[in-house]
Amino acid sequence: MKIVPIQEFDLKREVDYGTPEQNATVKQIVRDIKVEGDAALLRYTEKYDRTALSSEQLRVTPEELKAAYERVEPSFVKAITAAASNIRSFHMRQKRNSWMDMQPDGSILGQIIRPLKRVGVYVPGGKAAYPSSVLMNVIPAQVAGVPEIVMVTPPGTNGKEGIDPYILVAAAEAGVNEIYRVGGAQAIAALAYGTESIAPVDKICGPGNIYVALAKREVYGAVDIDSIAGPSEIVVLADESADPAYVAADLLSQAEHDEMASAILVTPSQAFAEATSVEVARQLALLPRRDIAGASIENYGAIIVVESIEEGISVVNRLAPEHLEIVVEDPMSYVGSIENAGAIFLGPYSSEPVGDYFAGPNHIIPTNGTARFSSPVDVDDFIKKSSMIYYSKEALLQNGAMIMELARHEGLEGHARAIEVRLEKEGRVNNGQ
Ligand code: HSO
Ligand code: ZN
Repeated sequence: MKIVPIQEFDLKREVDYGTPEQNATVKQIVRDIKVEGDAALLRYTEKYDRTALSSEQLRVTPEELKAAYERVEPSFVKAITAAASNIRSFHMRQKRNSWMDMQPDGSILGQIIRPLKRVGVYVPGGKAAYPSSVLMNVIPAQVAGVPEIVMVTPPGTNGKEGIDPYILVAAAEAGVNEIYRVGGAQAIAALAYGTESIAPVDKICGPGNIYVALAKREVYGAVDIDSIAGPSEIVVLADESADPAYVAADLLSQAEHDEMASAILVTPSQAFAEATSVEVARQLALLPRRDIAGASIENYGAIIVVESIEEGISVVNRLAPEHLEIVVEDPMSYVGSIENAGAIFLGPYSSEPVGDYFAGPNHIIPTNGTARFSSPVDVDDFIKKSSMIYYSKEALLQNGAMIMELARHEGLEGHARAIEVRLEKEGRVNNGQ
């Protein structure tokens, strides 16, 4: 792994907006689904997923779900159930309550929290069909109280016939209510606009290929969408107290996601930098996904040697990584200085996969420096708020003149009169006095 000076390093990468052809294809698909519904959905499923289905076959049946449980190891069910339970507990802490405040003048102001009614979760059919991501998308929605959670996924996972049973088990454990075997841009359009077989949703989330990402962008506005995730990123801030073998393993754990994933070590110790570089090479050679991880390390991996942990922290804050591990003596004492990081893992035993799968926090986290202004997926992504205003007569009499003043200043006489008509009735004509 190469050791580079910080000046030469920049984590920012291009966002893929697709080729003009891909954009045109997606627009066409979305339009066709909107106009033709199921007919177009089935046609595109046959064309792109090579699966001929009838409308009745789109929905996954309870029998198929039951069969999926028989096809996976009991140890997998045990692990996914435990993970789901931890993720649910963590997200429960994020729940907000509606509130109302009674003012001394008898007015009541408040904010009402409501879950979205219907949410669609996309699960890709290719290399990134992760059961863990099903949990991370579905559980926050479920904890938010979303009554209808719909999953869509291509009719075959990873080139095999049928939906991966592990995905189906994860969906059932997470609390998905309906599953449809459709994928690609056509699935996104079906969720956004609805067809005869699939009722439209209020929000679409979940990762997908470029066609899925473009389709989500295309339907945004008709429905809400989540942010479009970039390749995984890890930054490890470590000193000589860390074990190079642990740090190397953690760097590789994210490098193996994608050729474009990024794994960076920031350390004040030249000796630790060198030891970790050797470990990365040693472990990489033994990794089944060494081709992917190797390309990632080669293109987006780096070891940055800094003067001190403090300088390391300022580097971290500039990078604003998706995942940050702090592996130094007393890591807790640095947490307050981290301004930009999606998830912060502290100490030698908080290896990133602990968070990817199990601890409870969400693993869908802002990438590409967007941790500067955004947050991991959470319960707030699946609620909406309504403001509530009950104004008392006393409050209107008290404040009416000021409201009229502001309205007339904006040249909106109709607004002023809506107040005035009430003040007049109460005998407060002259500017409410
Ligand atoms: N580290 C990935 C999430 C993931 N890891 C899924 C394993 N499965 C992006 O945060
Ligand atoms: Zn991961």
